[in-house]
Amino acid sequence: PDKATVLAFDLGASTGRALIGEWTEEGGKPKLSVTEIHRFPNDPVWVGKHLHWNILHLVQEIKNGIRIAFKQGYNPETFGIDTWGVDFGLLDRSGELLGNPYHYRDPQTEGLIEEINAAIGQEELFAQSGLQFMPFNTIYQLAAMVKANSPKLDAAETLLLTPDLLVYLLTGQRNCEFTMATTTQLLHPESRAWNVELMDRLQIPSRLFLPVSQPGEQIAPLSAEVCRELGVPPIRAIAVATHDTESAVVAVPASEEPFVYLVCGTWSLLGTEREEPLLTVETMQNAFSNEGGAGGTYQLLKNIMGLWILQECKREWDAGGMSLSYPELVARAEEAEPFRSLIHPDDLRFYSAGGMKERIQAYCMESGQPIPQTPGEITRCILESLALRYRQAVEQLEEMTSASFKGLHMVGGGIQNRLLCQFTANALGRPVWAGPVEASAIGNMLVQLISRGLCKNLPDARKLVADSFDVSVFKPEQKERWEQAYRTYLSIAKEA
Ligand code: ADP
Ligand code: LRH
Repeated sequence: PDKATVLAFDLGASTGRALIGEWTEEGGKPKLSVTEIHRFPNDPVWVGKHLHWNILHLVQEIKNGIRIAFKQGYNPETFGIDTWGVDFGLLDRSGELLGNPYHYRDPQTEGLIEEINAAIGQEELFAQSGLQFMPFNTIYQLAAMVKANSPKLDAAETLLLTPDLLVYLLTGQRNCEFTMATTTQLLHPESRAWNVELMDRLQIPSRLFLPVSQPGEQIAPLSAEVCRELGVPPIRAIAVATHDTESAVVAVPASEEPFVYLVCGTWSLLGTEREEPLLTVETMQNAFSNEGGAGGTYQLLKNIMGLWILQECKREWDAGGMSLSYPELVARAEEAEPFRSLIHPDDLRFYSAGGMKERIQAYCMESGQPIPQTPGEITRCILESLALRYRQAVEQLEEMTSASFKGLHMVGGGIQNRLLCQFTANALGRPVWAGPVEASAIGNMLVQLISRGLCKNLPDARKLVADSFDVSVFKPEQKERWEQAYRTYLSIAKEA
């Protein structure tokens, strides 16, 4: 065929969206054009002591997205869902969802990194998982449930990671997709198979885990009930690179090798693509992860706290009646005094929700810096600190892989913050190539196209992105000032 239509659902920790992709081939030249058709908030819900995802709201919004696609006259033949990492739902033996999935920022995992490191050994666990020790990793969530003697674990038959769960709720078919599976810390990076021995040692029931499939697996069509409810044909689900980060990496329009990218959204994921994981002690000490990617790759990346810090400040300013849009915050930051105060974004105090402005202020006070007060000062502090953190991560990657990168590819919603892109170029002293914004949704579409035989492989997919979407170039400025700021940053930000 010379035309195809795909539907992508990309669910981030702040919003979910549905996009239509129209692929055409004219005179041997393929093109992809993308239209956003639906966007919805993804707000978690506190119930008692626990923070949950509103999973049925998400199912409903995905159904709305499918309905809207057909109502607007599109005829997608396939759809794919990608989401944030690590979270999951449990099914009972009749196939029903047991309770509401926990949000990865639920406090139940507090203290478990230390406990499990003591039981297994930090180096041993790293060698067996290749992952940065993040409090939200699935392993800690399950260990928390084991510790709490959760009746849900006893009743559970199958664990489905969020995107697999959503596809199951729409099609009835269970699947376990590789890129999400690698965010659990329970998949062995060398054998690329479930680490049953580790599960046994932690009393995590291994019966819950399905065999792992590679991105691109064709799943069932929408169930008859869903088709009837929505009045749509039975379009087929494809298990794409279901982890949003990995979908975004597919859509990085890089042609050079190796390249370094930054997926910039709620989190900042900065990394480089490899064929195999890098399981050295240095990787562990520098707090980098090896996460499974599309096309059999492993992504060596650092999970940086990201724009979450600004998102939280904005949420509290909004709640306090000082409604400031992101463009307004960026404009105020631009006017604020440069390099007045810096934070180490990955200090764990910035991880949980609430009181973010005060935490930033406390950090600045403890490190003997002026205390930022206004939204402009606080936003500037966050953006400069993130840019400097990105430089540190790029330099660590270069050391670890003996690579040398000419510039940084930035994708994701955060690149709408042009000040952050410029700061990043300045901090690096190298160009930043920014685009596309909707990388996760586009990567989701690309894996559907690969699965349908319309696109060959990753290099082909990335060429399609480069040919179809604009990229903005940010050239480094003020080298000396940023060099000096970097030295200040390093002295303040001791590795957390
Ligand atoms: P996620 O997929 O994790 O939900 P996104 O990739 O959508 O996140 O990125 C969300 C972030 O992008 C927000 O936290 C915000 O900082 C930034 N952002 C979104 N829109 C704008 C804008 N118009 N100007 C500047 N920054 C923006
Ligand atoms: C980004 C992301 C990231 C982490 C976090 C939980 O949306 O997927 O890679 O895994 O969410």
